[in-house]
Amino acid sequence: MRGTRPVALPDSLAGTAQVRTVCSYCGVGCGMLLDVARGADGRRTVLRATGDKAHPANHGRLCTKGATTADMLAAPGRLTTALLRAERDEEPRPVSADDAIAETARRLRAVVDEHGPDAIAFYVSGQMSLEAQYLANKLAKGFVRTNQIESNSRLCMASAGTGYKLSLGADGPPGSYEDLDRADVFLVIGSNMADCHPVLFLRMMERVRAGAKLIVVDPRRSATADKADLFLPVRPGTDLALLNGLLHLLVENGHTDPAFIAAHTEGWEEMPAFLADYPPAAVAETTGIPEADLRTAAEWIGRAGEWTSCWTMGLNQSTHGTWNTNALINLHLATGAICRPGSGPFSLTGQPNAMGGREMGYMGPGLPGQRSVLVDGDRAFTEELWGLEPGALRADGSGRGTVEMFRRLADGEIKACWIICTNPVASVANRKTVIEGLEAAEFVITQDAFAETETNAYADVVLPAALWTETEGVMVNSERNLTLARAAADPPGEALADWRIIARVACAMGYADAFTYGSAEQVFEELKGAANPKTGYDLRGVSYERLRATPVQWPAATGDGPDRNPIRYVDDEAAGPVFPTASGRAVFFARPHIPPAEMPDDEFPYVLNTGRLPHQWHTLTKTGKVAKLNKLNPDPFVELHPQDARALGVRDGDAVEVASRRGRAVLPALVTDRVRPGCCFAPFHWNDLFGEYLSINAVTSDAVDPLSFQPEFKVCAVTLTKVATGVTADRAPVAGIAAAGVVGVVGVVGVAGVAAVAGAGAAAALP
Ligand SMILES: Nc1nc2c(c(=O)[nH]1)N[C@H]1C(S)=C(S)[C@@H](COP(=O)(O)OP(=O)(O)OC[C@H]3O[C@@H](n4cnc5c(=O)[nH]c(N)nc54)[C@H](O)[C@@H]3O)O[C@H]1N2
Ligand SMILES: Nc1nc2c(c(=O)[nH]1)N[C@H]1C(S)=C(S)[C@@H](COP(=O)(O)OP(=O)(O)OC[C@H]3O[C@@H](n4cnc5c(=O)[nH]c(N)nc54)[C@H](O)[C@@H]3O)O[C@H]1N2
Ligand code: SF4
Ligand SMILES: [Mo]
Repeated sequence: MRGTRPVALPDSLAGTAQVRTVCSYCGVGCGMLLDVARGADGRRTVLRATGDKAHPANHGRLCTKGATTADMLAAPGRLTTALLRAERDEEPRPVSADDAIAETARRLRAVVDEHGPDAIAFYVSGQMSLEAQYLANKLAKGFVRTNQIESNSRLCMASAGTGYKLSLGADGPPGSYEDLDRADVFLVIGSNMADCHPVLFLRMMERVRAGAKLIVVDPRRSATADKADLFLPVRPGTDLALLNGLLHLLVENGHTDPAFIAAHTEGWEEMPAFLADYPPAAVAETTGIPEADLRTAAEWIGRAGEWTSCWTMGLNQSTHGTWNTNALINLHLATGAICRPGSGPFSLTGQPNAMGGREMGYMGPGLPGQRSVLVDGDRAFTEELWGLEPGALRADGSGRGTVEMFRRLADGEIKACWIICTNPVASVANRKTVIEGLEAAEFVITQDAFAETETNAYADVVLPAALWTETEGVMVNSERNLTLARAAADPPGEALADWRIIARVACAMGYADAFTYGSAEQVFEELKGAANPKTGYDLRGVSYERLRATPVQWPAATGDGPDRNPIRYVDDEAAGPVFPTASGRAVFFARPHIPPAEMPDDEFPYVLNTGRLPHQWHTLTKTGKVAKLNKLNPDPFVELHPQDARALGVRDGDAVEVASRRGRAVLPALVTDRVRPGCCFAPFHWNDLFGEYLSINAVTSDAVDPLSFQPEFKVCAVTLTKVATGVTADRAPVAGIAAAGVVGVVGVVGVAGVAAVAGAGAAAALP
């Protein structure tokens, strides 16, 4: 897969050049070429982004978001200096990055000295580079010695990660994108791939066009469901019943693989009795899926030579998200469809480097190399890696995830919070807790590339970050593939690479011995030392030099090994997989169906589901500035079924209040039978920057999965009420952040006139 090597523009050269990098949106991790020009002032800017034909993730394709990267980079609104406010009621004023870093270090030091290390929390992101994630965790656990570090992956991949660890012994998918080229049947469950992983969806659809069957499970008829051979419109939160019901039928039909079960798994003994509770009639009743369709799905899976499942937030963002993962993996173990080309349970990562963050241990008790502070040997190993005395790392674990961390901040247990590359005021379930936490905190630091975000408005210090096109760093995609992001353009003003800001604050806090690095490459060379023979995690054979020639998929133990390592856990094909559990066997778990934490009742009779649109990214700090994308998905909305709309007297475009026990949003109605009667759906992209009462996370439930601590964004109970006042867009940006230090202001899109076309992602994916 070594392609031609575009040359990076030497600093001394004028003219244009092409720089090879990676898309910074979703976890597909498409390879990207940037055309770069040097202006008369000597500064480099990106003119155009195109797909990298030599990259194994996309072979040259990009979706609308990736393809408009140059527009996004050219948009105004970047932070060019740091911002600081001495008092809470003051306007923030621009200060030099040097001063802001010194002030950050001084105040963090003071908090630790006064209140102890646990008074400081870090909240980081799957959109940071591997190097920045590694340094954040090293600073938090190794040097500040707080046990409070969380990441936005807690909202995203925590259930998949926890489920993988329990079922297979280690986190991360056992297979690869190549499985999509080989499978005979796809089970896409709780994943709107057409909109959210468009390039991968196109790859899967090539195989479907060649005759493979596509089964889609989703309570909403998504763009992905539109393309299904068999669509199972499951009742919200009933996937466990469905998955157990499918396994019941596979057993009944004689479609299990007893030899595989005997040789490579444990826990099967319990399953037949457990599955007796999930006969098709009962499952049809629970899930709302006709018995005949359940039987068809089970037949297709049972008769498939190879079959692959893909899942994302529809399974993870649940109070039984970990169990969902276990139940899905049960199906693969029972049919032996795992660890061979074309077969496996494939969790699609949302963010471009969420996989890297999980590997670096940036959630809760994690340590680099798929390790944990809860394991004695893992702590000892990491103490050596970080040059700490034995016993330095704390063993007392951490809390219960992002939601609890912000709760502790609100309760005054945590005094200071450093938020990097994530926008929790907009994105955390029941966001009221986040707002209370930031208001109660003594010291809030945000580190962002853009001046205006919902969270920056609460910061005492805002640190200006360079984007991935302005610095170097490694990103790890959904299939464990490492791509090097390279500096193609100059950062605006004083913006600095995230890893550099973290390292400089650490040095200023007194940890210079452990945080003096000249380059991201030096950080990478250090973090490679976290290879883990127990789980198979291994980057030792990867170097920046190698990555300049080609992406490399881990496990990669040696520099001269293959660049692609598509299947894990199989050393000897004849012997089959050996899983990184104590017994070497994968584990069946009997996971009974339980309903979501909050079900509709007389008071709150509708179910609210939330998610994404094809042409917007999260809280809109990036895509919201791109005219081409705003044209495709211009406005927020709430989808409701025609029957419900009639009963409520609501027509398209009417303002509808969506209210739960926690809060309310007011959104224009979009009447559509994409949603089931009794259900509604709202995207979470539009928040305070675009108007009042747009934030759907004022409404969502923060009940969490007891194992993964991931909140249940996909199900809560709400009322829907037509409200008389029209929804008006507040076109002014929110107060709280001075325009000083800012290149320009956000181009705000309007709310009125719902023309949103959900589900155009794949159709609009560019070749
Ligand atoms: N365009 C775009 N692409 C993105 C992103 C973006 O912001 N915009 N974000 C990226 C990130 S970080 C992530 S995590 C991924 C998310 O990717 P997805 O998970 O595919 O996206 P969502 O829209 O959050 O939810 C997926 C589907 O889950 C369904 N669902 C809801 N409740 C249930 C349920 O009870 N059971 C089942 N089976 N399904 C249910 C929803 O109806 C929805 O269609 O997308 C990534 N890609
Ligand atoms: N209701 C509802 N809420 C959800 C979800 C849902 O399905 N429904 N999904 C959840 C999921 S899966 C996710 S992943 C989260 C995502 O939630 P967030 O992480 O909060 O969303 P983003 O908008 O991606 O925030 C990234 C922030 O980092 C900034 N940024 C971008 N690049 C850089 C950089 O290089 N360096 C720095 N320092 N900053 C940068 C951006 O400007 C932005 O402010 O949302 C969660 N929230
Ligand atoms: S599918 Fe689209 S958003 Fe995702 S990495 Fe590829 S180009 Fe970027
Ligand atoms: Mo995500």
